[in-house]
Amino acid sequence: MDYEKQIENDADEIINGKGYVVIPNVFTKEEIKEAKDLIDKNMDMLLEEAGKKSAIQGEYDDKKDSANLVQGKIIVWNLVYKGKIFEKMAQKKRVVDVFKKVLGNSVVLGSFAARTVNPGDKSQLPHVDYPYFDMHTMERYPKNINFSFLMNCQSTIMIDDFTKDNGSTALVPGSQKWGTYPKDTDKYFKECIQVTGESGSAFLMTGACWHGSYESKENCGDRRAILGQYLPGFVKPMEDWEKGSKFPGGEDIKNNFSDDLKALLFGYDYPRIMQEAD
Ligand SMILES: O=C(O)CCC(=O)C(=O)O
Ligand SMILES: [Fe+2]
Repeated sequence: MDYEKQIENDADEIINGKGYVVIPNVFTKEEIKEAKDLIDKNMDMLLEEAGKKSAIQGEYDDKKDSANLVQGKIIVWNLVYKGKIFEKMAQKKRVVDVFKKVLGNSVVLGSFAARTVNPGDKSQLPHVDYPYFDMHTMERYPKNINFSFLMNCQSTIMIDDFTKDNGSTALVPGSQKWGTYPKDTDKYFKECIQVTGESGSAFLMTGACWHGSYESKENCGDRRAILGQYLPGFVKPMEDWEKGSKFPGGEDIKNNFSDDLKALLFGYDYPRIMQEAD
């Protein structure tokens, strides 16, 4: 199938179909190894600072609102400042082209972070990232919101294989069309499927799908992933892309970003553009 047709099909599946696609072999084994080593190095530093052995998820309490559980306690944020390989991954054409079809070509990167599920972790509470993970009750939304157009897409780069046992992401196929928050956890756990694939695959979905990482069995090893949040330019990015430039060496890293990456991080600047036009 030609490239353009493939992109169109993937976008259509995300919008009108199951809400996700898995594309194998988007990244080579060498790229994945390079990313994995850097994630481990950064994770070790964070764990040492936090005085922990693993990136635990906090006490599981399904009466608490999900914001407590949606994010693991330790996530490696701001990856675009933490290695050239992450810069390359964040702007991967095969991924961004699909998201441009879904979100329009003002698309920006909202976050690019590594999230690890450790053996024995419980399932995340089901949630939507619409457009952010912390919009965790319907009361936070404007009245009568529906998800008739999408304001969030997520790429999950599988650094380890995603299996049924190691905390792969679960989601309810087609739920992106419902436009509701997954309060009904019984329905979620009855209807969700687990998205599996080999390391190097990119799993593209919309955050409007009911989803969350699934529980991981003991002895299954870490499930590392890079989560990329992509948004139409008018939605505020979740991460602050200037922050990394303020650390030693950060300004140089920023100045050396490719034009495509600069466009994803800083390209959409609507109010200022209009003021300058005065
Ligand atoms: O790690 C995963 O599989 C999903 C994570 C997620 O949905 C989130 O943190 O918003
Ligand atoms: Fe999420």
